[in-house]
Amino acid sequence: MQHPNRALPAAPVGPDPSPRRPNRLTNRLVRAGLAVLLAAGGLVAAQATGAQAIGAPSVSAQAATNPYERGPAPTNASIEAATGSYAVSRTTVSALSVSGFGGGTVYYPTSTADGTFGAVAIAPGYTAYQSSIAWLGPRLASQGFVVFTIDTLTTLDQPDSRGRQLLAALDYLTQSSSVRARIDSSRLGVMGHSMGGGGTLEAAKSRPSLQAAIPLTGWNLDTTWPEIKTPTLIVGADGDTIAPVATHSEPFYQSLPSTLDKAYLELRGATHFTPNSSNTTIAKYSISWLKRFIDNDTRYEQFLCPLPQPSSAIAEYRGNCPHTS
Ligand code: 856
Repeated sequence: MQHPNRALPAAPVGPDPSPRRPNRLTNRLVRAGLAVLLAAGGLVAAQATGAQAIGAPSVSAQAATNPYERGPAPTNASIEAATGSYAVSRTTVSALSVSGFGGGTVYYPTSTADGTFGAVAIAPGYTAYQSSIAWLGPRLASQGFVVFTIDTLTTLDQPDSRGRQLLAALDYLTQSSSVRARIDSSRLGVMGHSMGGGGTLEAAKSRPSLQAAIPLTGWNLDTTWPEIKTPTLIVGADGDTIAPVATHSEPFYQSLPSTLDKAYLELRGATHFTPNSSNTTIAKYSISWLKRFIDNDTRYEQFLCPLPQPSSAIAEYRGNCPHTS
């Protein structure tokens, strides 16, 4: 919309013959009055032409659409599918070109027709590389996220370091990467496997603006996380002997604030290394959690609430319903 003052005539050029002070004031008052009249006229004109006046309520019967939702309405089949609706491209980020983490691979929806996307950084576990979590790149990106699977500075880095590296990776992704214009930097999340899952909790604790966190068979000697403000889905494995749920994922979940949107998914027939291969249960609940909390996409609430029941794939599921954030 054009600024109303633009319609005012330019101030006259040349000397002003009459006493300056009163005339300037008069000019200002006349201008101010004109501006008010023009603004009021603009409102009337907008109403007369059917244009939406600022501040006026919509009379449409349709509910306001969520500006962050991306992709078609989900079904159980669509969140279980090997790929989502978006074709995915990828670009490699050399460790030599970045600082604070070890480089990685960005998977992103190829099309720019749907605007910006939320983004997720994912860290591998102890002694492991991004290849160990690579399946999540195209799996999540094809649902409408920019996904950054990273390498750590050294494969022996501990969870606190992995947490800082996840945040450095998100900062690089949103501020410097070749895909930065495709990302809504206010809608970010973190994930990780094992010590990378421990790092996921560390990252969420230190950056409460993160919108979602998902540790996968997370490992951390710190088992209490009452400071976390980020909606968190804890994924454990019933047969994990490296990060047993009783000493890792369960206390992580229990220590999160009771007021937080949080969930505990325990995979049945699973081990510490289940998150290292394509897994439908991990994918469907990760997609739902990221969509629900990074995109505010309540179309995915149906897969999270009421709480999923135990099944051949789920040993246990805990959480709060309905979600409040
Ligand atoms: C695969 C984390 C005492 O800690 C451990 O033994 C341990 C082992 C492995 C991991 C892990 O991150 O595994 C992921 O690389 C802790």
